[in-house]
Amino acid sequence: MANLEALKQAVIDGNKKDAVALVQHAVQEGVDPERLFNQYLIPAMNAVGDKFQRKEIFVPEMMIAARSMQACMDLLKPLIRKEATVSLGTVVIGTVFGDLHDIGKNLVKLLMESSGFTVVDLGENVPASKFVEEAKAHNAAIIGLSSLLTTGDPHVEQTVKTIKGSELAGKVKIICGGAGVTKKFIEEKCGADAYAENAAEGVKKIRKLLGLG
Ligand code: B12
Repeated sequence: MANLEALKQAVIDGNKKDAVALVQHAVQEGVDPERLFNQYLIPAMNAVGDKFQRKEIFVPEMMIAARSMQACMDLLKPLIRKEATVSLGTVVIGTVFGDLHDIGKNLVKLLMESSGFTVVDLGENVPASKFVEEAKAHNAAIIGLSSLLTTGDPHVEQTVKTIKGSELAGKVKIICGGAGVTKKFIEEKCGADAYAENAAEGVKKIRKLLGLG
């Protein structure tokens, strides 16, 4: 039997070698890769965040845990990605300016791709103007903003304002997510079209925004 609690603990402890071996073992035993993400890997990163907040660990430990998480994600990625024959639309995604967190964004990208969207990933620390340029260049239907820092709120707001004030206004919808933002802030204050709490909700909301049911 795959030891999934041990997998969670290995990520929390930043024990990359064990985490990767446990993921490999779980996959061989037939555990659903999406279940591994949602029930073990993401809760592990949340536990890491809680420990950081309680000052039980500091940035280096958080970084080591994140690398273990990333290694597990790299392993699971090819198993989750189902090649779509027809694209449902193009999504340009990135983490807002000043913010270097990318694990959540990468997960959202992965799920969107496996749900049939073409995704252009701009990486982290993305200036507002870059979102506009790339969305134009790729004729995107959706722009996805990720923000993990509460200090990123002005950047989220500025990015939404820049997009809505550009020639993309009315042509592209904006969806935001990440631990730094709330539904209330996104939908009521900063004027984006949707907020999603997680990757799965993000895909659902994008489908809705594009009228795909
Ligand atoms: C890993 C991590 C890091 C890693 C990042 C590595 C990487 N490559 O991403 C490192 C160590 C580098 C790091 C650095 C810092 N971090 Co940090 N970090 C975290 C941690 C522990 C986990 C984040 C994570 O990956 N979660 C797992 C993913 C899967 O979840 P997620 O990102 O939330 O994404 C999901 C949803 O939010 C949503 N989503 C996310 N984006 C989007 C986008 C769209 C379009 C959609 C639809 C959905 C969506 O879907 C995702 C999947 O379901 C969090 C704590 C936490 N619980 O969030 C702190 C946290 C975000 N960090 C924090 C801080 C303070 C920092 C630093 C400032 C620390 C420092 N003093 O230097 C720096 C910031 C550097 C910078 N300029 O960005 C704070 C932020 C506090 C705040 N109120 O702003 C947190 C909350 C920790 C804490 N509890 O205090 N960090």
